[in-house]
Amino acid sequence: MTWRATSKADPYAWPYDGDLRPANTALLVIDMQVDFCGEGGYVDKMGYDISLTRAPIAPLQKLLPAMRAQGYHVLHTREGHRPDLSDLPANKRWRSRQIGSNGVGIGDAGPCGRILVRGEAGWEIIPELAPLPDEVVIDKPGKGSFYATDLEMVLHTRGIRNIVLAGITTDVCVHTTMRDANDRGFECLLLSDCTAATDRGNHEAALKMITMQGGVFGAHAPSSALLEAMG
Ligand code: C5J
Repeated sequence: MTWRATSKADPYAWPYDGDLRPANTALLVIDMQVDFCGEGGYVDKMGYDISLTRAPIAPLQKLLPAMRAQGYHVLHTREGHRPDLSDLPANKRWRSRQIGSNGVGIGDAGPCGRILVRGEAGWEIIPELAPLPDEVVIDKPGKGSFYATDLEMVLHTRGIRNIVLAGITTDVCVHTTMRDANDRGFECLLLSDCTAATDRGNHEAALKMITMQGGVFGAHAPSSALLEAMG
């Protein structure tokens, strides 16, 4: 076996056993949707600074072609609800209406269509990071990518053991997914420059949490370190 690991990862050279190969490793790009990083989308309408959630776009535009060229698996997720909102918990909707100036929340009409509703413009993945036709896209109603989806089955069917996490937001959907993946036995690396939060401090805190207890959920590294390890 060729021994490859991301030596500049924190707190350990990732993956733990040096078994980094295209066949066993997937890049999971989480929720790079208009609603989370586009003008007029949900995050924008809540009043957060979308320059923060747009920060991963440029590094991902460099990483994606490199991983695709080497044959790594690439998967994407989208957070969103059925148009009849039958999978939108009442408390999630209520809470989403508490923030922002207009009382508009998930399921309501906004500048990019109904917020986080499947099929609407705001729910789409941004064109800069559009999935290729053969890449799996997981639709999820919650924050984690495993809950109420077939992600685990897809990963196991393809023999994927290592997951590289990218996307938004670091402290919510990316962290929930990383924690869930770790509990399921996947070896996880979160890319610090290919993820972002609506608050810089939360992004930093989410990175720090990963480094506790010898890498309690895995490790984190900048994408340059992964690219170096990929050779
Ligand atoms: C949030 C996400 N923050 N994709 N969703 O509500 O992190």
